[in-house]
Amino acid sequence: MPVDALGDYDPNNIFARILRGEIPCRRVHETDHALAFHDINPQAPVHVLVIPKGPYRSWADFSDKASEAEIAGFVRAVGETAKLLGLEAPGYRLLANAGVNAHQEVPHLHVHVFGGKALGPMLA
Ligand code: DGP
Repeated sequence: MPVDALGDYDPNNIFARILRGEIPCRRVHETDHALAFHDINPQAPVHVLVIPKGPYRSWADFSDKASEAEIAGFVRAVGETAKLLGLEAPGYRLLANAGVNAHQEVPHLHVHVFGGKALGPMLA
């Protein structure tokens, strides 16, 4: 079910549980501020999610509440993850679903990293 971008952070959402180690994940990269792991339902040969470690539901939430170090750390981790996955040379796509219209399902901020094949033109 898609989730609203508004409302309080749900500390029991699936990514919060992954961060607490309650649910396993196939980890790609981890820093003080971010975790990257393979998506459970890959939509491309490489499909990884990068999430900030803090309790942020939306981009607005993250922009409002995260420290400069958390914001920089999250953005840096996205780039590092793409590099670690060997996606720099062939290229990759970043995607972030936000709210109901974008069909965001997990109410913890995340960026999808897609790669491993020619992805074609972006679809709106
Ligand atoms: P979105 O629609 O942008 O909220 O995408 C959420 C993604 O999270 C979706 O591609 C599937 C993935 N996902 C959901 N549950 C789990 C899980 O338990 N483990 C992992 N690794 N990924 C999950």
